[in-house]
Amino acid sequence: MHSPFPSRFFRPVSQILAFASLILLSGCDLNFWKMQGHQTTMIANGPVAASQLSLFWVTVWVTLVIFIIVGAVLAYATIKFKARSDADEHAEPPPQGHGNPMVEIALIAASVFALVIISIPTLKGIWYTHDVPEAQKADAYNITATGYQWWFKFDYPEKIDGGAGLVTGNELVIPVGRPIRIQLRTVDVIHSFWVPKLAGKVDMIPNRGNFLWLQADAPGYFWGQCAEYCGDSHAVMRFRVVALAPMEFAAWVAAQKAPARNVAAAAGAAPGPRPQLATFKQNEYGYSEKWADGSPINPLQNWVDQQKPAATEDAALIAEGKALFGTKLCLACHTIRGHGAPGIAGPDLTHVGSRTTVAGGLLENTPAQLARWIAHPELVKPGNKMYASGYVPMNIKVADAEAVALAAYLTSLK
Ligand code: HEC
Ligand SMILES: [Cu+2]
Repeated sequence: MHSPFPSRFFRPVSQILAFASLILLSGCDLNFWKMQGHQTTMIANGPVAASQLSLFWVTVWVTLVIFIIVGAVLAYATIKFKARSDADEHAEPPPQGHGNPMVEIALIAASVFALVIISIPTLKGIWYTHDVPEAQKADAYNITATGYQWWFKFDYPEKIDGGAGLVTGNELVIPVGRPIRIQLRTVDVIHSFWVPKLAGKVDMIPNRGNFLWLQADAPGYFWGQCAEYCGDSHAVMRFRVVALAPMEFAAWVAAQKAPARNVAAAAGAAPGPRPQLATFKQNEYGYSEKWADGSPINPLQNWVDQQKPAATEDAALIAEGKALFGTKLCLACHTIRGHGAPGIAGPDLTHVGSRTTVAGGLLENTPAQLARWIAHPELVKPGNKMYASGYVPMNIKVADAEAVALAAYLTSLK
């Protein structure tokens, strides 16, 4: 019973400690306090997310009112009846009465009222977010997303409602203003598909067809994340969603349907001096938030720029990388349409150069990061299958200079 500290002293101290540890845990990140990070649910950029966010606020306001009332009564009782002297502290408790029926009935009625206020929008929200509303069904665009340890495959099946008939990985490109109905599949364990600014998460469960729908109100670049623990690299199993206006979307589809780009090298030309493989710290996964001149990066513009071939390309280096893609057996696991690579264990790389990220949304898609990944995937992403099921059993070793050539080749695949 007798703590070394009087509770008068101890309680505020523990509260200050709890608050301080919250600040420390947040890493003093301003975005944490503004709740404006890449994966915030406080920003809704589509009707599904908006419906979920408004439900969140209804719940917050109702419970805040309850909190204030209960807190005020508690504070009043605590101050009014607190022991004011030693004698008070050791006095007999005052006579205990039983509750007042009117007060109890009023409290029950108030609780029911609060629950009704919350449950009406909850039920409406569940109905609305479950599936594309009937009136918009005809306009829905179908995509299948499949979870792999630790990346996402996106299929645009041709058979369903005239889909584009293409496959891509880790970047889901969608048309704005249309409901997107996403079939959720997995080839291994349970994953969860989550694009916080567009819609809440839904699990991808083995042998069970799940789906969700979402819609983007305006063109944008959104972060997605696997939200169900799925093994070693679960925390870095990410993806991006790029929402484009209808014309731009159609252009993207046409570009993606084309076979891989060829960069012709003059016969007998030797590659120019190749850059040194950059060194990165093991946990260095940062994303550039600013251009070289210090102005903030517009991620959508960055994505658009990524669609175009680089101004300077070393055709001979690219040709060397293309040959290595065969001799190093990369083609056993990756498809590059038009270049004779048929593998399906890893992401489709036919247009990998046009994506802004690689390694399951983990690294920025720059030649340096690509080479880093190809040379030593095991140092980037713990447990990844490219290393565990490829490099180790197939005895694949990629020297730094070879990784640079492979990166140049893959970068050219716009
Ligand atoms: C055992 C099959 C296998 C082999 C062999 C293999 N990969 Fe992979 N690769 C994968 C898998 C699986 C992933 C996804 C890993 C992840 O993100 O967790 C991947 C990811 C990649 C990515 C990132 C793609 C993206 O969109 O995120 C690139 C680039 C890549 N591999 C290039 C190569 C190259 C170059 C080689 C040959 C040196 C190679 N791979 C050999 C299976 C393989
Ligand atoms: Cu996962």
